[in-house]
Amino acid sequence: LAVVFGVIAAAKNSANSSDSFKNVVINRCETYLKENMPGKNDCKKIWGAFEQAYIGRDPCDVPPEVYDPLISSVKQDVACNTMLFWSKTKTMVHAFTDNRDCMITLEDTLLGFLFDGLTWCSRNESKETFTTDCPSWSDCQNNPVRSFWIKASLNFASTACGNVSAMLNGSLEAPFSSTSVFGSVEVKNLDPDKVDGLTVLLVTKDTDTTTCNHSSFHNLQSILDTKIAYNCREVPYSTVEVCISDPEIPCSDCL
Ligand code: AVW
Repeated sequence: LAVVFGVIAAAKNSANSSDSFKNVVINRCETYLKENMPGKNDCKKIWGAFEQAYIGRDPCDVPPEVYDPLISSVKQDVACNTMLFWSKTKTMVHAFTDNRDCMITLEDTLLGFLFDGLTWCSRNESKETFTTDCPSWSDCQNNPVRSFWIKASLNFASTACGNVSAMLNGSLEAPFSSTSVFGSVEVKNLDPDKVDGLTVLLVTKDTDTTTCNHSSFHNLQSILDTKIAYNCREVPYSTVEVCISDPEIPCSDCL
């Protein structure tokens, strides 16, 4: 009898984890659409396209391409000149963009908003979604979460237009890393026919010694298409802090 109950309990638990993950995503989707763009997207369709990407697959055998149907199921245009990339500045960037419409990160778009901070995977021949015991970022290359962010970042970068920005961390010895998603996916996929310029916003504290002259930025420029103008500006951390605490301060006074 104990075995029977054990099996029932296990079945219930896993059903709950699948269901609650789906609920989180659908709720985020409906909340986002209500607040930002009613009518344009179908959350159930998006969920279906998402799920088909990784369900039934070994969690180390989910390449980025499986998310193509998901990418095409999401309809959203981001205004030119507002795209903000980031690397090693996640918390600060989002604190800054959360109450402002002038700059938009991937996680402020519907696609990024739906899955930000989540972990998911399935198993070979399973129909379920698990949120624990999934490979973490560098455990294996083709894991569901990493492949998703690579595809989403590629899509965000390749649709970018006008002047785009990237907020980088001036407290690091090397603020630009060619192996980061920004360096390995986004910079390479900016379309020189649509993007006029890339401005690095190097957020620096008074005690930082890293500047726009850092050698890692030569690296960045060598990866960047020569038709895209490169700029770098040091932005004091204190300015960003003030702007985070007061969303009424216009963007142009912040960056
Ligand atoms: P990041 P990125 N191991 O701050 O430029 C574990 O380096 O990569 O910024 N987790 C990782 C790793 C790793 N080696 N690399 C990335 N991550 C995960 C999407 C981890 O969750 C936006 F559009 C970490 O917090 C940005 O412009 C997060 O990825 C760009 O990609 C960011 O790592 C930021 O990617």
